[in-house]
Amino acid sequence: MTITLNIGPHQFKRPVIMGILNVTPDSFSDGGSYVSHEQALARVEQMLKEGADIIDVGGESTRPGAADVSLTEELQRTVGVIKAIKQRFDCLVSIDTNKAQVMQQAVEAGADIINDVCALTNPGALEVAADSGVPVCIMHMQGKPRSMQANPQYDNVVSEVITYLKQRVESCVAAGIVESNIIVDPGFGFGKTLDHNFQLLAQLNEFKQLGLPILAGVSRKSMFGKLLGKSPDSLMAASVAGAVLAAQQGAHIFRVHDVQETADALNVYSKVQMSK
Ligand code: 9MG
Repeated sequence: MTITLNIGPHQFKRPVIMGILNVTPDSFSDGGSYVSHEQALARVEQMLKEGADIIDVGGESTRPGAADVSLTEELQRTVGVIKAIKQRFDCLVSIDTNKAQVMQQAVEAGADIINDVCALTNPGALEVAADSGVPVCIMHMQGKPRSMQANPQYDNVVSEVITYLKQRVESCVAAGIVESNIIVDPGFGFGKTLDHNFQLLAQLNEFKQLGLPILAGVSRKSMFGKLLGKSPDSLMAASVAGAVLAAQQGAHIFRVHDVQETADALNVYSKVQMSK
């Protein structure tokens, strides 16, 4: 089944690249170096030139053990940056947050998509997302970011994650979110061991049964770091390989740090698919 991804007036029939813009001082991937607006805008410009379709703005790190960020701090980090991006560039922006108030103010500032690693389970999130009318990405996580890697357990990680996402889709629809505005995400690295993550990647095609666009976020994840014994900033090749494998398994959106390299690889992948 081919899925066309609709985001506002934009229609995508090819792999969609979501470039990561962390505006956090504790981000593991960029050391928080994009906190000033000018630096953030320069990074956005570069990612757009390299082939990003969406810029994912996040003000709270979701890496295991990361400290919580207050609402005020998260709003300060994200809302102004989103306004500045939307003023300067004609591009899609997603807000990476699990707080209802951040979702609301980010959408008011121009964000086109809500990306919630907590799948809209926090107070008010479902209602704000439904009222906003923008597409939402709902992700599976076992536990909470601070403790999720302590001892994740599943009988069957693939079927349990699919069941969870089905239930969250039902809750979203019951709250008034139209199904065509829902993107699903297995949540690589969120409450999963190395084996769980690789089982999910190997069987990502099972998620097609949900009938919704699939987002894969494998970029610089510890599943590759642990496998290869490398630090996050040495995982570009592994991450690109992961993106291509996810594309082969039916993923539509790729949340990545290395935009140019992923775009090149996915362009090769698409050409091969079209040549069949
Ligand atoms: C914010 N964030 C970090 N990792 C992510 C992933 O794998 N998926 C989504 N949707 N968001 C993520």
